[in-house]
Amino acid sequence: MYTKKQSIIQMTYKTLLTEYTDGILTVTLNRPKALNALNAQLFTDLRQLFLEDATMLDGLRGVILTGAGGKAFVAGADITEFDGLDAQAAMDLAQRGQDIFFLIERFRVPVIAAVSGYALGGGCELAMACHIRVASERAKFGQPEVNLGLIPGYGGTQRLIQYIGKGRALELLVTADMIDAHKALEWGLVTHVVTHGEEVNAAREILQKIATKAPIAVAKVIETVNAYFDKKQDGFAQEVMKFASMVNTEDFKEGATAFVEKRKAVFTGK
Ligand code: DAK
Repeated sequence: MYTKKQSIIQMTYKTLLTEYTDGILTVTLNRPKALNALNAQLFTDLRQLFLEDATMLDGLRGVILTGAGGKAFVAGADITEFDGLDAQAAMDLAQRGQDIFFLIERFRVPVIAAVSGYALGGGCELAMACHIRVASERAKFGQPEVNLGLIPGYGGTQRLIQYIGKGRALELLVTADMIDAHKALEWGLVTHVVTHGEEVNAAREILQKIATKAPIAVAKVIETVNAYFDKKQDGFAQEVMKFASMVNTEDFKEGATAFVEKRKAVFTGK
């Protein structure tokens, strides 16, 4: 744990490594011997991070999620933990996993998945819950659940359609095929492919650019884009309301004034 005022923190988790520098929190999923497979502890740690710890960081402008070892982002849910699951336990686990991924998707600052190597099953689902995906040229994406007699349980059937469309999503889901980074770029699953080992730097560059923008506006963009995919909300109505709420922010006044004065805006997040 750490206090709100600290600008550099050392959070301690069993399965995550964290580094907080210049408003950017880099989180490394750290089970390299199991290709960073999502076990119960890793879910617990992600929940603690996104529900509590990271929300208390002063000046946080973005989060990078990446995998340790360079061979995988995450090679799926930990298959060794599937043994002996009954339907009720499976339902509870899937719901818990989805809830944790929603925490990421709804997080108030952008979360970027920096993907090196395999992003399979739950790993692809985790990457898809992030706002932006940057891939190393060695990245591979897939939903191989049908190989195990399963379907995705952490939002994969829903989010894959959002990124690559129904036809491509269905084909990937029923064939369990993997796609490489270039195909993922062509299909819109990732927005950048970079040299292997450069994916975290590339993600950081994107977040550094976002850090120059108005923080409340960035948060409202995330909320409003998410509203499009929330069947309980009218995204267009949300846009009108959130747009209107921005005019009372100090950052709007600063942004408009800076434009007129031909200088760079300095945003305070108020
Ligand atoms: N779980 C546990 N261990 C894994 C793992 C996984 N998903 N993936 C890899 N490992 C381990 C391997 O067992 C191996 O361990 P040791 O033998 O060294 O002890 C080590 O990581 C290195 O893996 P490999 O030796 O296999 O490495 P290769 O380069 O040869 O192959 C690979 C890499 C990624 C192609 C291969 O490891 C692989 O096919 N891995 C499994 C991929 C996969 O099928 N993942 C699961 C997708 S399904 C649910 C909700 C959601 C889900 C399930 C249930 N409920 C709510 C119930 C979601 C399921 C999925 O994610």
